[in-house]
Amino acid sequence: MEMIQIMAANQKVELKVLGMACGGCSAAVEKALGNLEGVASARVDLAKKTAYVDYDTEKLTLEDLKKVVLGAGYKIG
Ligand SMILES: [Cu+2]
Repeated sequence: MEMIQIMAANQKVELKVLGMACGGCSAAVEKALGNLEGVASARVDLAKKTAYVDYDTEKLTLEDLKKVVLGAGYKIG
C-alpha cells in the first residue's frame, strides 16, 4: 500500500532545453535538475535538446523545473 502512494505522485515530463552546446552543458542541466528535492531522475539528451525528468508532483511543479533550467543559464524551448 505504501508503495502505491509513493509512485502515484510521480510524473514524467520532457522539456525542450535550448542553448546547450556540449556534454558539459547537458551534464550541468542534468545536475541542476537532479539536485532538486523531489526529482527522482533527470536525463538530458544533448542531440535532441531534451530533458527527461521524473518528479514528485507533491513537491515540485513543472514551473519549478523550468526555473532551474533557466537558473542554470539555458532556455526552455
Ligand atoms: Cu557546453
